[in-house]
Amino acid sequence: MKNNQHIENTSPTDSIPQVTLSETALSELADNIKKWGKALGFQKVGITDIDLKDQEANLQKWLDNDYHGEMDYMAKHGMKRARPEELLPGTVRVISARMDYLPDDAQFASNLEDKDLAYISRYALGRDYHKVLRKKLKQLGDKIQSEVKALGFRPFVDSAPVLERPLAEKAGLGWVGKHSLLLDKESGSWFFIGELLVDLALPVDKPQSNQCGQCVACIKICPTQAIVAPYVVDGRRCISYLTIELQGAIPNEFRKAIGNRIYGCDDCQLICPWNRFAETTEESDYQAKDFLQNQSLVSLFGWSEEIFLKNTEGSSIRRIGHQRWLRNIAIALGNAPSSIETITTLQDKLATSDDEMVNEHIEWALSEQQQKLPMNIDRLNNRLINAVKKGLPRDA
Ligand code: B12
Ligand code: SF4
Ligand code: SF4
Repeated sequence: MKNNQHIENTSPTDSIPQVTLSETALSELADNIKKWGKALGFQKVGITDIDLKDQEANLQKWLDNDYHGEMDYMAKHGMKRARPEELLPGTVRVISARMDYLPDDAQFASNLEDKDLAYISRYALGRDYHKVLRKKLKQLGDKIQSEVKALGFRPFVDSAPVLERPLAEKAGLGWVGKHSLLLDKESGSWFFIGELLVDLALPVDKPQSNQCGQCVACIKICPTQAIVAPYVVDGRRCISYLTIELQGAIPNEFRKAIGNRIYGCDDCQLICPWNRFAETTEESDYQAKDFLQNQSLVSLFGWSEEIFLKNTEGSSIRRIGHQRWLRNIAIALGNAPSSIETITTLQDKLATSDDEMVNEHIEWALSEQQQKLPMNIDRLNNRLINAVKKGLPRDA
């Protein structure tokens, strides 16, 4: 099943051969796995068993409420998502790994504040994380395999129906916060998760305790009220879903709240007090590409399909395609301060585009822009009057 932000590969899996090691050997191996993981660039590696029975009722409730919206791949596999052994027969442990992605100089506030600039979620400014993480997980698996000879393993990063956060939580990588993301006391939540399913009965790690306490900052700050209860996100309301996963038109009720966010959203993480302790990434692949960060909406809207495909090569943004790229930027242009340049840009695109869905968003943006225009004219008028009062230029 193909999807957008999250690519799940559900091809049939082979069963894996078993290895028997003494407890001491397994314990030594577990320590080494963590060392090798760190050497490969993971900030933390933990090990857990595969028992996720206590998650099944909540997962079912989430699906029954249709919180997955158009993400059919979420519903398709039902409870398999909570049963790793059904995904890869023979699996007894999951090695969960975390990789930080926060780029240097993230400029969150200035970018969100300047509504003429496009805001792209910080995880998407660099290279597609699926590729980076999966490659390193495979290297970790190969390393373990070379030590124990007959190990069976499969690496996953969003690439299979697996409840990655609950597994990572059990493996001691952090706790699931009220925004439903995994966060860690020492390093916040700006990280991806990936895992290796293995057939070795390695010793398991202890989970961290939940440190959210009375805090509800993420729930309150969410622009679309997508966190409908602590730990529960209605995917259909989340800006990440609306700008990345949703194929068609963005419902009207969310358009203004989207602001200048053209790809994903970071708000619930930005407000989280634990992210004060977050460190920037060590991975050069996650550093922001200049032509994506802090770019004007007008300039990104001007990318032809050819330029879009060229500039997003190797980036997760490519998966939404040029049509949804324009759809998202049109919304942000509608939310931008009114300007003649913006209006002209929108009108020019409307005159040349024959995409019904994109055009409907452009028309919405134009009407938003035009509604704001009189205020602007007043401001210009006042500036003129003030200038005249101060005295006309000699040649006027
Ligand atoms: C589908 C999906 C989405 C959807 C739905 C979000 C969601 N909350 O499920 C959308 C498109 C909205 C989305 C958005 C984002 N995503 Co996403 N997403 C996934 C994906 C593929 C599956 C998640 C899933 O299983 N959801 C199903 C629901 C039922 O699971 P859940 O929310 O974890 O719910 C469990 C618990 O909350 C608990 N629970 C539920 N109700 C209750 C009630 C109580 C009282 C309690 C105690 C517990 C509880 O039980 C549930 C079942 O286990 C994972 C990858 C993976 N395979 O796991 C990435 C993943 C979760 N996404 C990720 C990221 C980075 C994001 C974004 C930050 C991207 C962005 N900047 O735009 C946003 C964040 C939005 C948010 N606040 O969640 C990362 C998170 C990393 C981390 N540190 O946690 C993941 C793990 C990808 C990865 N490999 O790194 N995502
Ligand atoms: S990512 Fe944005 S829209 Fe989604 S839950 Fe967090 S704050 Fe809300
Ligand atoms: S903002 Fe507060 S409630 Fe939300 S995850 Fe962070 S600590 Fe928990």
